[in-house]
Amino acid sequence: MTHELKQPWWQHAVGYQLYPRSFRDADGDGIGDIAGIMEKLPYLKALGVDFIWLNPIYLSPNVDNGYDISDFQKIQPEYGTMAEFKALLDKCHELGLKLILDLVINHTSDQHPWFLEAKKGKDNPYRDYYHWQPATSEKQPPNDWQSFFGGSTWTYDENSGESYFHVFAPQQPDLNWRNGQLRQAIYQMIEWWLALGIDGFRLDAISHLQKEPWDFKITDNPWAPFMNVSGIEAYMTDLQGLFRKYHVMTVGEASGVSSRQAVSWTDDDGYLDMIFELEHNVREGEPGSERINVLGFKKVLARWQKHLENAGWNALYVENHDNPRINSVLGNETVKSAQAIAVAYMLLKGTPFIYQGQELGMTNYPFATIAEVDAKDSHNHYRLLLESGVSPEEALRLTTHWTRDHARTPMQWNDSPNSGFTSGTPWLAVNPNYPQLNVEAEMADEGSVLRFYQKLIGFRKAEGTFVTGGFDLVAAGDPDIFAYLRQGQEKAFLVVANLSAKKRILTIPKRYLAQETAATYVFGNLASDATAGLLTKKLTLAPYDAAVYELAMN
Ligand code: TEU
Repeated sequence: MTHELKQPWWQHAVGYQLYPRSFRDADGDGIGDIAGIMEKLPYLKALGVDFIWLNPIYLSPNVDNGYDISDFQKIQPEYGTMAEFKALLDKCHELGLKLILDLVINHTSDQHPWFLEAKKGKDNPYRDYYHWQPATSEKQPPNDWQSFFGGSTWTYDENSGESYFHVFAPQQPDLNWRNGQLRQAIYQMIEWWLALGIDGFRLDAISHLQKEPWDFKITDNPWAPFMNVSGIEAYMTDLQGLFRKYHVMTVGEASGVSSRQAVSWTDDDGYLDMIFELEHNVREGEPGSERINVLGFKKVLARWQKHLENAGWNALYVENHDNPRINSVLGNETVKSAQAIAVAYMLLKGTPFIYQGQELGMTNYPFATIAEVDAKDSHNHYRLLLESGVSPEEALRLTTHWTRDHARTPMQWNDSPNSGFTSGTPWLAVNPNYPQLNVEAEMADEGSVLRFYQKLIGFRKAEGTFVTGGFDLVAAGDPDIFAYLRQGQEKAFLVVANLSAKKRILTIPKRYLAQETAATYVFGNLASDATAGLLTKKLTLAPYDAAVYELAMN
């Protein structure tokens, strides 16, 4: 494969992850929709992002909010129509925005016609599109593998006396990628979307396509039997061929692909342009009150930076639809902490993604009852906790502390009822802090998180060093400060972020101080009366201070 086949635009780009269900509801049914996205494109343009990744918008019974697809080529009616989708794609292109879709090909819904057929019996031509195994005596699962959403990976089917396999919910049966006919059907579907002119895909749970033999024995990692298992290479190579044919951008959700392996997954000959690693959310503390450990967070990120420094490419993110709000679990829910986190990750090497609401500094939702929770996996964990004898109060705390629903509450547009998200009843409650924390208020406030993101995106884009420059971690052992050097041929920047609520002093290594007076403060959130211009041997940082210094190069 030659270099020209790779699309370079995404290396300079900033992406925006848009969760359609919670973005903007134009028709008042309480659920976000395509018309709502259309309405808000100028906002995304003003923010300065280059492309949008839409979470699934396909036909789905919604057991897992669209990640259980019953027809890959139909739009979920609550979101709109195919005509509306095409209009959205055109509008994006007109505005100079690219649009990428979620590609969910590890599994389907149990309501997908393929699975409905497969369930009919052992001789059905679609049977082998999925994984079936005879249940052992007394309907016991064929092995002891556990699903990501809790419970066995196997669900028993009375009709045939066999069990089918699912790494997520029972309503999300895994596709059998060993079946060539299934692969062809998936490839056709992908080409259909690519021919429509979309700009790429985010590949859901892509590292799980291949499974170990069913008698594989789990030792330490419970997910090992379906994480980047040998044999996946052939499928990924097929996919790569399709993506290259249409010159689109791809980002894979590839848990289990190590930072070393990521090089060959994402270099010039790689299957994909970049991948999301799932390692940097290193948690500390007791279940129910966990936070992200700064040292763990930065060490993981630094390792990925180093391993992909010369070949391969990183997808950078701190939030998505599966995790709590970063300003709550790493920050202290202030403007400053949201800003410091932004600086810390957006100036790394790679393509930064911003998850909707992150640019406002949105925070976790104060769940008071389990009824307020939508996510099925959280309900599942709650039930399992109750069954194990935990009290309802404790189960609620343990379940909601890290639930995915924190990220899924509606986008906060203004201070009108339900934050301007809907004129109806929102499918998930709006965070009560919306009267203060919303787009309209933050646009009008020069010191807001939103305006900071806008400037930071502009700053990043104006400096090629952040795209191509090398990376070196500074003060590697510091438990609170994430500091690193980005150095290119012509320029060098020292990025410093105090990711703690404590005042901290950072000792700047001598080599960066060779020309002390020549270091210039070029970006950050330091109080204006601070001695922002000076990079001194002992740099004092207030809680969640973040600063970028341009260093004079010899
Ligand atoms: O998440 C998948 C996911 O998080 C796993 O693939 C991951 O490998 C595992 O949790 C390891 O820690 C994606 C979507 O982002 C999520 O919303 C869906 O529920 C899920 O796939 C199923 O489609």
